[in-house]
Amino acid sequence: MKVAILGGDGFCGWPASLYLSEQGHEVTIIDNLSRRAIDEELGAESLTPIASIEDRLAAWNEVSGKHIGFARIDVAKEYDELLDFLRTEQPDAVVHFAEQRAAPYSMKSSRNKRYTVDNNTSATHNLLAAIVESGRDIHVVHLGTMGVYGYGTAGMKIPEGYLQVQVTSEESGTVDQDILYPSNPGSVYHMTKVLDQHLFAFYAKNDELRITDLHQGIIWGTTTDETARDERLINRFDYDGDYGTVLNRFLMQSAVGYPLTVHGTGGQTRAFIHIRDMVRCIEIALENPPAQGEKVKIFNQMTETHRVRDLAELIARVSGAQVALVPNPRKESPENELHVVNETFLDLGLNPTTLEEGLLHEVEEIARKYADRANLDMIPARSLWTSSNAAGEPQTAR
Ligand code: USQ
Repeated sequence: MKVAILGGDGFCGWPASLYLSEQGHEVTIIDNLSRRAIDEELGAESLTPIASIEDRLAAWNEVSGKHIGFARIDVAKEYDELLDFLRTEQPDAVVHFAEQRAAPYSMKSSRNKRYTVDNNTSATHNLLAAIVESGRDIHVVHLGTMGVYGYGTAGMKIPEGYLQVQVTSEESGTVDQDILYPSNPGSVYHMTKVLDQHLFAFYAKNDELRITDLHQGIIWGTTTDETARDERLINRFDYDGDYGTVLNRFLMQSAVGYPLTVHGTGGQTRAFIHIRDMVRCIEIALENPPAQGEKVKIFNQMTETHRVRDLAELIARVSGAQVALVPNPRKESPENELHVVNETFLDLGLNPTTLEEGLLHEVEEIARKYADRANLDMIPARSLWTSSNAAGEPQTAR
């Protein structure tokens, strides 16, 4: 299959590009290298040393004998270039990762909020409009987020995108309907993925585009079989307060001897998926597109749920790390339950990688290997959701 990966230089896009290339797909990466520019803006680097996109692609060719193409296009701004690419390259599918993906970054200031909304919604809408204008039948696989739903349960498991409701009125009696599960985003970033959902629903209905939206949980791990094949193929490892995600941050903190930064009571329950399962899910989604005219296919791309403090306690137990309870910089429920339906991927053959000590050690080992590159000043989360919740320095709980 001919696949274009928008955002193929990023944390999920890069390992997904390599995996799909390894499986024999013809892959082209489209990226504006914005994630590297944000590193510079924040003064925060990936813990792992990432090679330039040119060196990455040359290294992949060297170790695998396979070719991945690259086009530097800003999908949110360079519509004509995107359209031209779709017309000349004629991909069968586009995987869309080309969005600003950090909730804390999106909440730092009005500039960050506006950038995140402008960039993410323009990227998505430009892609959809360009596919229509190209006149081609191109399946879109989009990386969405579990955070579109919020993290409550309403007494039920969160379904895969749609809620079946019955509406009763005097005129039409009782009518069954599938509606998008009510959204409840917790950050401007998560909200952009809610807006994406509505763009997808419209284009699937009006233009009969074939679209799959993957509502992904928090990734943990950084390495796949492909990124491990050569140091120049190494994936990013974000640990800073904006881009680092919770479990990878805890593992890095444990490796460098920094108390694990549990926000609030750590009672937040979230959905997780290992990075190796993420790349497999992308392939499964590509292989199972909706029919033309069918509504958007929505999969919950997660394999397990965990409470933040349980993760911290687990890592403390296996590695001797200290746990710190820090004031929560975010506005979020201090404690929540979370139950999620994820049957589609399991039925389609995903064999989940569950949290186990071996893999935790693997991530910690990578963090230890590059510990001398760590800047401990970048660890505290300093992006505040509201002016009333000041984040302080870690307070050691044990
Ligand atoms: N947290 C801590 N300590 C930390 C970092 C985070 O307690 O040092 C807590 C947060 O307060 C939050 C939870 O851990 O309650 C998750 O935070 P996170 O930074 O790991 O994840 P989040 O901001 O939700 O975003 C990440 C990705 C995003 C993706 C999302 C999936 O950056 O791209 O969409 O996970 S989900 O969380 O399921 O919405």
